[in-house]
Amino acid sequence: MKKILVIHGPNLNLLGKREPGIYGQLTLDKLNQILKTAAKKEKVSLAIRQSNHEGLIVDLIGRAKNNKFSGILINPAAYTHTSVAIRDALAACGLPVVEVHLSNIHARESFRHQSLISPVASGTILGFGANSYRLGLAALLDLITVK
Ligand code: CA2
Repeated sequence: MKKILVIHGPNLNLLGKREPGIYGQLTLDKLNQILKTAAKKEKVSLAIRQSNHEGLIVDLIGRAKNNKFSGILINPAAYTHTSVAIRDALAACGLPVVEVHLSNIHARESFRHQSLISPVASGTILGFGANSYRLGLAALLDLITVK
């Protein structure tokens, strides 16, 4: 069975608990359950990690290929706009990467308009709330499925 690494970046542990007007009412646990159900249907397994620490995220990405993951689904959260380290790790990881965002970062403050991650991702899905993850997972599975 193929394995996908799902990474949630900083503060996404607060999902559903703060700022529901921007990020919705769904908690991270519920979102993860939805992803697990979708993955089960597609007969792939997910390892889901959330971290508030840049270096830890870099390490997860760096080990992903050795750990036999077939692709990475990532919401880098605020690190989207700041982290050269996460971008470099993704560029070097040798796996397909789909970047997702809950909100439409282009419709928000100008400091969110730039993603350092998008140029090294296979593709990006944003602005659909929790559905961005479901759509991102579908896109990633499409990429890694031999047709
Ligand atoms: O829209 C997204 O998914 C973001 O990646 C979310 C990040 C933000 O910095 C990016 O610009 C866009 C923020 C994640 C923090 O999530 C929270 C959830 C609930 C309450 C507070 C923060």
